[in-house]
Amino acid sequence: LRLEQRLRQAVKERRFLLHYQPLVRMTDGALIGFEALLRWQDGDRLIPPDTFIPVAEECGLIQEIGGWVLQQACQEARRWNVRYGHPLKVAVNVSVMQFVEPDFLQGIEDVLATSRLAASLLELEITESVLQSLEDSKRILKALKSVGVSVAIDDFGTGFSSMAVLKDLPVDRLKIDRSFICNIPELAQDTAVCKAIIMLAGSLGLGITAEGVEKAEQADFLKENGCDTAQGYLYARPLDARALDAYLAQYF
Ligand code: G
Ligand code: G
Ligand code: MN
Ligand code: NA
Repeated sequence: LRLEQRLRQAVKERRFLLHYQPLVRMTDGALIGFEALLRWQDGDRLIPPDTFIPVAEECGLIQEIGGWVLQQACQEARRWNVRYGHPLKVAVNVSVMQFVEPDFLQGIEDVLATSRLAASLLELEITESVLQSLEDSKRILKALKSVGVSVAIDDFGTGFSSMAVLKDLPVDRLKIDRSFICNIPELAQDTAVCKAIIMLAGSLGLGITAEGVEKAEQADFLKENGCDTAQGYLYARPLDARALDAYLAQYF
């Protein structure tokens, strides 16, 4: 069967699940929340999002899948927060095609209402590509801010957002793409790029998350240079439901 047909069937049968990767505060190593990462459960295989998100976007399935992800992630986050009595945020990836849908905002408000998750604990991750329809994006970002949801620019540095655009956008955080992290501190160019992004975020008053941190030397470098949050195999892999419960139980 073609990927598209199989994906349609999967949407009908809700054959998806989320893994959660810990987000860690660099100053003291505290757990501050999780990024939700989508997987497609296809028989006994777990298909990663890179393989099917582009297809979902092309064939109009991304809204339904994205809506499920948001609902599921907020519900889960609410469950951790009630259970452990500690404010843990959840970061959810949102595709551009979801973001510019006319009812996107209403969908966010509905999900917050039904899950009863505090808006301040939801962070949406969008890519630089949303900045192409700049006027729409600005309006949506302002509305999200008024709802109290925060927004991070994911994979930062790989797209082409200009400084001029960035300075006017009501976003809260930049996430440095993994490709810039993996060769620091050995590779001088990547080290320079990471420093520059951290400085940029700092001077614009934005938070900064490093993704794909695998080695202690990377963490040390990032921390020394003022990066506030990290995520990567050094701390934990994305966790399935069972591993997540074990992780939380052990952490608290
Ligand atoms: O978990 P993994 O490393 O395989 O994720 C690969 C990419 O897929 C990441 O860039 C991530 O941003 C994206 N991704 C993960 N989950 C979702 C999701 O729920 N929605 C969208 N649109 N992208 C996702
Ligand atoms: O949203 P984004 O595209 O950035 O998704 C993060 C992706 O990076 C996820 O697919 C996750 O599985 C992956 N990832 C998370 N931490 C690490 C890491 O330390 N090393 C590598 N190679 N991949 C990671
Ligand atoms: Mn992400
Ligand atoms: Na990323």
